[in-house]
Amino acid sequence: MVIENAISAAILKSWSEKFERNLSVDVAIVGGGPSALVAAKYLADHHVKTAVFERKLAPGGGTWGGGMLFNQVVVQSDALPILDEFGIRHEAVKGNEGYHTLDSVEMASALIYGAVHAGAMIFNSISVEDLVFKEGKVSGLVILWTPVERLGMHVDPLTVISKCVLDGTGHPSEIMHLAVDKAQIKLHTPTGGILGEKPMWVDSGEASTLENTKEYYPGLFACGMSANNVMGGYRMGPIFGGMLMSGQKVAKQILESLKK
Ligand code: 48H
Repeated sequence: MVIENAISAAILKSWSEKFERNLSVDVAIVGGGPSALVAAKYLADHHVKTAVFERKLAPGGGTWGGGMLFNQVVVQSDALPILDEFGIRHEAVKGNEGYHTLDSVEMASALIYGAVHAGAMIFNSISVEDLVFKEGKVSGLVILWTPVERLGMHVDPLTVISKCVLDGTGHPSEIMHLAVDKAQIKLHTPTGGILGEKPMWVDSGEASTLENTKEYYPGLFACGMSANNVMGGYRMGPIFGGMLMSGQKVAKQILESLKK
């Protein structure tokens, strides 16, 4: 085979094999933001078959840009063990005990590397446009190439089957909206619907992100900003400890749920 054909054939074959191995997974994660990447790593560490579907070319979500494009973020001391596990360096904020700064590019790249090396599979440039919902059960994802979605081309999607779905889509809670609007699911919230994110209140938002990280319907979990939006928590700006701890917490919840 000529080298040009051999390169193309190698890419097509290896990608198809990789994708086929992930047509059925234990946990399908939507979005590759910081909370989802932490969840993916901990699940994979426990030998749970985990695939992440990220709409953008680069996973990492809102991590890369730090605060207003100053590429530093803040993390509180409670989340330092997670940073250390991923090998992300940090520096104490002088005069503000308990807070640390770190390079957001180092954080994004280390979270991606950590998740992939633990054994989670990340598929980028793929958008989740619907749920597979069979006999009242959340059963997987409906996926489409992002460029096809963006161009509005009328192309039918493919599907991935999973035991659990994790909404890590950040502020818009896209999967929870699909669950409420299309599957007509009543979520475990006071109204059964999505309460909607509140304005900025850093300490409340950080605490509620963790409290709101949970299973909202059998087999359907939310983490990070998505969880906060679903339960009407406050936003918190470029402090990321809550996102990291939310990913760790939801991974533990999913592990428990998979044992049942
Ligand atoms: C595939 C999708 C889809 C879809 C979205 O927003 P993220 O960074 O997620 P979190 O919740 O882990 O982190 C939130 C944090 O970045 C943040 O925004 C904070 C702390 N804000 C505070 C404030 O006050 O503003 O990442 C979500 C990812 C993104 O990469 C999206 O592209 C992706 O999910 N995504 N991927 N299919 N339907 N929807």
